Amino acid sequence: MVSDFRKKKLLFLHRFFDKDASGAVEKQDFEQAAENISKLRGWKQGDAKYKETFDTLLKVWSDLERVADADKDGSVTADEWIAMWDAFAQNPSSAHAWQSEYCKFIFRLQDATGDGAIDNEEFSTVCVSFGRSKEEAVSAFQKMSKGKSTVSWTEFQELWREFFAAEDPSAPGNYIFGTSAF
Ligand SMILES: [Ca+2]
Ligand SMILES: [Ca+2]
Repeated sequence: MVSDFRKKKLLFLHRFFDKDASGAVEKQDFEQAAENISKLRGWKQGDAKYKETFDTLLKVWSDLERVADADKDGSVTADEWIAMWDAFAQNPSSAHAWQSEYCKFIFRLQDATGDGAIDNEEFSTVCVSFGRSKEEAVSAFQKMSKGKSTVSWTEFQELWREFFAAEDPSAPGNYIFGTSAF
């Protein structure tokens, strides 16, 4: 079973994905996210980056749908989402492709300068575009970076794993989505 603390984090992430606040995660949420990201970065329809962003997010959605949408109705409810993570907790070696795809995507999105590390400015810009407050994001970055000015790709992958696994409310990985509101 997923503990109450981890369930809170997972439900936060479910709401984070549910861009249109319909109560479930669907394909249109990923399209909306791709649209928001393109707007943030100034990519227009026809740009290579615009297409890459849509392609990547729709790939993440189709992998997620395959493993989480138990009743195959095209939407991943909070119950289906938690059930997927329950199964994952029982067999952690079964990490799904969408998780590593999405981890890589989020890191590359935040790493605006492409130097293989993210700083507080890059991190909080993306968090704000996803609806977090700037202040909250800046403080979240300080906690996840343990006071350092940047987070490398290797460190980010470890923080990512920690978000899903940690039972400790003060674990740095809890902050990677720009909040500590669990
Ligand atoms: Ca939705
Ligand atoms: Ca469903």
